[in-house]
Amino acid sequence: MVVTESQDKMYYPPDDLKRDAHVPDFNSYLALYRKSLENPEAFWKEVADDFFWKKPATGPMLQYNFDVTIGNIYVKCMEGAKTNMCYNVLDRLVRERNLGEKVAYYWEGNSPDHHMAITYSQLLSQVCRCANVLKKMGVKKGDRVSIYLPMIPELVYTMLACARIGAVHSIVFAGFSSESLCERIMDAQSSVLVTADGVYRGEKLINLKQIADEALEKCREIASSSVTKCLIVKHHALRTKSGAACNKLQTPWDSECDVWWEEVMRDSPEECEPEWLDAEDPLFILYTSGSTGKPKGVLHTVAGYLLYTSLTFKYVFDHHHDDVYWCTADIGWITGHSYITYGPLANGATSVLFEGIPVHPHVGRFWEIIEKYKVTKFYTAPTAIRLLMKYGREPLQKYDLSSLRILGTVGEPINPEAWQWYHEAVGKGRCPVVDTFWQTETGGHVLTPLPAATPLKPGSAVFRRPWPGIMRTVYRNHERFENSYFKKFPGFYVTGDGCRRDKDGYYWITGRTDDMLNVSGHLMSTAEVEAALTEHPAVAEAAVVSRPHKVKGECLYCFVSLKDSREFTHTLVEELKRLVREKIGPIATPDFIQNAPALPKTRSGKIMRRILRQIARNEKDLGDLSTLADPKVVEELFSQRCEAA
Ligand code: 6R9
Repeated sequence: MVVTESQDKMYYPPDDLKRDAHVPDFNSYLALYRKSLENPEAFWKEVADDFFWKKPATGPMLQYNFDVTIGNIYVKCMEGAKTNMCYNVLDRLVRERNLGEKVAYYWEGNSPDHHMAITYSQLLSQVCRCANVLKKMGVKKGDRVSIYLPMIPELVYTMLACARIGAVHSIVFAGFSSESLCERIMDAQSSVLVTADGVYRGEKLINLKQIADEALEKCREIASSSVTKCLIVKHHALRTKSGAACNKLQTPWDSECDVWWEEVMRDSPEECEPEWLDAEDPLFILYTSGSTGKPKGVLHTVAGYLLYTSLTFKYVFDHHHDDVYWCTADIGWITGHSYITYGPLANGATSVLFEGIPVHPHVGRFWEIIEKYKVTKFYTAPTAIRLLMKYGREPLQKYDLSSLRILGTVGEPINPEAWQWYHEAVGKGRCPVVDTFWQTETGGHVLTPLPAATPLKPGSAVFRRPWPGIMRTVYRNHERFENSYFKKFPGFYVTGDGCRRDKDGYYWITGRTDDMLNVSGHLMSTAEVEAALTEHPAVAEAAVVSRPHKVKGECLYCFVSLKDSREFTHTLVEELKRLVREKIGPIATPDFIQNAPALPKTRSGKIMRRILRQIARNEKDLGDLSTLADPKVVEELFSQRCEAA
């Protein structure tokens, strides 16, 4: 990131926020930080004391080895303890804290006409009923359940039901293709798939059940499918208004395997004894892109993840009982797991659960929702901020945003211009912006300011470092876990991101240092997209790089070399875009596809991505080209580069 003067301007926490903050100033933060380093045992024990343990720990709060030269990498938290995540985030609050009547979620549908409030006791009874349904389907402790649902209450019910019975949920973002879903079901070897008939995303109707069926069909083609039952929520048919404007969906049905959610939930009992799990039993798997192209099943475990998400939620958003918190992420990503479901519920928070998109039915939807629920803490992604910035301040002026107290961002570096707009136009200069850096692997925030304690610089994040919430392994591939994160610098966990430390000790994330791309806050690997492109019969070779994009942060710029006698046409470009969409999902759709009669390679045959990146960005000063096998290639690529999408 280029340092500009504005980045050195400091923004100080407002006094009214400091008054009742959990961490009211920088010295209190330092004291906490030191305690977490000098006496992690006492620090984490205090956090654990808030929760329910069926059996206390026999081992220390944290045990680990981060050094591959010494032995296997492992992390263990509270060995010997027995607990249950679902009990801690629901029963404990309803029974011990008397929060049964408190709203856990305000669900807001894609259309503003669809909404409902769900209290903690209602949530508990739905979760128990779902847990009993899963049990009846044969799901047992340790079994995997794949969940392919939009942002509807049933998504939360299902994940917590899994947590209650000790099943391991594997949520697949409902924008992923059937191919991606199949790959994740196969890797997790799930026995049940939970999905919905269909969903509107903005104006677009998506037939989820059909995609789910295609995925299961693909699984069966490759091997015998592990999935024996598919549970389907009637969402589109029940919660979307019928009428001329609303399309009817054909829901394919396999009576051997398919079960309607509504039918089995109706008679399912509301009592379900939680399964008491070991602290280190798995809680969930969530797939994230790996630089080799095959997604990694990041595994998180019960106790450490509970402690870490609850603590970071409380401090980073300075949570108070009367807050209304809204994180706009999808639960299909880690941000939703940690900061829509587990972290907020562990704190007894009231959250907004939003199904829709920022620009439907109008570009002021986010601001309308903030006004409607009097949202106090708002957490979104730089890509959404940049998108909404395009419409200026006018849509904001129609709504009362005075309830807001803290703003947060996550997913990618935020450019100072977007940071300032967020701070001024949305927060009216009154709300600190917490820029939270973290990853699927870290489970929760690892580098972030605290809203009342840290003077802010737009675009950076401040370092904190405790950590029971780190991933434990790559599911069924511990070696890949060790190689990906611990090989490069023995003794350290490596995130894969570059970072610069300034004279005041602020850390500036500069983006990925590996072959990963960040499009609208979604991480993907170049290898994954290249593999999709080369499946086309006309393509001999493909190389994908990133190019800066005003809204998405980065977008995909693809170079394709065609097989002899194949012609580069507009139709081919469209076919290739469609192919990537089908293989991975719409988020991976390339913005640019350029014909590359040849690719710049080193003498040893390695594609020089640095040069391709510079061509994509029209940077003429290419530096040292001495390792290039054939320098003429570069000129030719420059002459054919795509200016506009
Ligand atoms: C939570 C999440 C992780 C990657 C990470 C980094 C990028 C996330 C960021 C950020 C700069 C921030 N990233 N937050 N970069 N500033 N505040 O996004 O997890 O999907 O696993 O992505 O996202 O590159 O390594 P995940």
